[in-house]
Amino acid sequence: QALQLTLALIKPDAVAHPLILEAVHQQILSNKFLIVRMRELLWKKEDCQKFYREHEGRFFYQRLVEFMASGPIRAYILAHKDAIQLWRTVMGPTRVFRARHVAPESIRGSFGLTDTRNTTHGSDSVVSASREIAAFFPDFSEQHWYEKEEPQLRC
Ligand code: DAT
Ligand code: MG
Repeated sequence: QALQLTLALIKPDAVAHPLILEAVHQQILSNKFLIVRMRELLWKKEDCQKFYREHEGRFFYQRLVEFMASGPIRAYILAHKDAIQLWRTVMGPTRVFRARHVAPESIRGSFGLTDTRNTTHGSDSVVSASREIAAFFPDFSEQHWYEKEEPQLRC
């Protein structure tokens, strides 16, 4: 079975706290994700707006965009048999109150501060994973990775 790719982000609330940053990184490792690429960057507001355009018009959109541009973030391309769903499970539910109650051991259940400042992002489908990976890693070719690198990692 081929490996699946997803985009994971550690948001500014977590990157600002070394122990939380390290704990999230450890969650990636202990869940046996393969780290395909990783970078840290400070995001421009316009890039956040583009990235979250599906939420344009919702009451939290401005807040979300300002927050995501407020400090450094860390981006990963992660590979796993079930990368998209597994990372979303490891993150926990979007909203912090729910995360604390139904998934207290999850990343958001453990470290989420508010519904907006919720520690991490994960792609929600194969289509959005491709779009989001391209947004953060413009030099990364999924096609090349699947042809040349993935077959060697699988066996
Ligand atoms: P997810 O990040 O779990 O995919 P989403 O795509 O619905 O959730 O929303 C994107 C981000 O927007 C989310 O991580 C935090 C923010 N957000 C979502 N719903 C919110 C709400 N009700 N109040 C405040 N911020 C919210
Ligand atoms: Mg989402």
